[in-house]
Amino acid sequence: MNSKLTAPIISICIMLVLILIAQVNAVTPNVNLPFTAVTIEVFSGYGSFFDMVLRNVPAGYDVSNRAYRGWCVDRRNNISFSPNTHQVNLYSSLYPPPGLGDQEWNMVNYILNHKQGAAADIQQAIWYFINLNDGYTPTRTTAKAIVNDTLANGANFVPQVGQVLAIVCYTMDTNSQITIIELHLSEGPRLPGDVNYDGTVDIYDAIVLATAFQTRPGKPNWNPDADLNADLIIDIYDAITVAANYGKQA
Ligand SMILES: [Ca+2]
Ligand SMILES: [Ca+2]
Repeated sequence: MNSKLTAPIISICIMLVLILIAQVNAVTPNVNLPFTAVTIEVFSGYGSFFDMVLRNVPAGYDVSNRAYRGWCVDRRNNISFSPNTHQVNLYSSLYPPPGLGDQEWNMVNYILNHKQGAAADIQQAIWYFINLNDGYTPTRTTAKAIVNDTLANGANFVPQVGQVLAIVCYTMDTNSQITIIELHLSEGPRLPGDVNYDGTVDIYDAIVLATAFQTRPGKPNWNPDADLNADLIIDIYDAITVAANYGKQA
């Protein structure tokens, strides 16, 4: 081969490979969400702005009747807490509902996957990017740092398997708040006992579960990831699941 052509051809091949790799990495995760309305019950949160519980979710979807971390994306409205409930339709933030398509969901997904500070910091940063009335300026130092980090790195962020995706809990009631929940994206069914979603059941799962032991939604240290049997309390039954699957890998 003409040596003058070899270098450009190799360069083009490398570029093609890089483009293919970029496309593989940028695959948009598909999530299977119910088409019918579901019920949410909202509790004041500590580790997140809200502790949320989904109910009336039909079987066979990527969400189920269990607890999730939740956040506010609608400062226009309040939302009443448990025992009140609300009817919502669920949308992937990658395919948001009518009227919310021009919001900065990539930024929100970046924030949820690069958490810093306390729940209040994360919530303020989310409000900076999702604003349904007028502009919001964070007041907390760490919230401002999250905003700056997200402005620098978040514009093209799309969550991948192993990360969390914001699911919009959309209400048609203009007097009620639009919220989001965090959904862990996984290739297949969750490995039983894998509290921290890292594909292995080990001491880290036991530690996370122990930290949240004997808690319910709305209580300090509650962690929905540790409620393995989705009965809204973290207790011996969840611990037994970790023990029974200890050492397993996905
Ligand atoms: Ca684990
Ligand atoms: Ca439980």
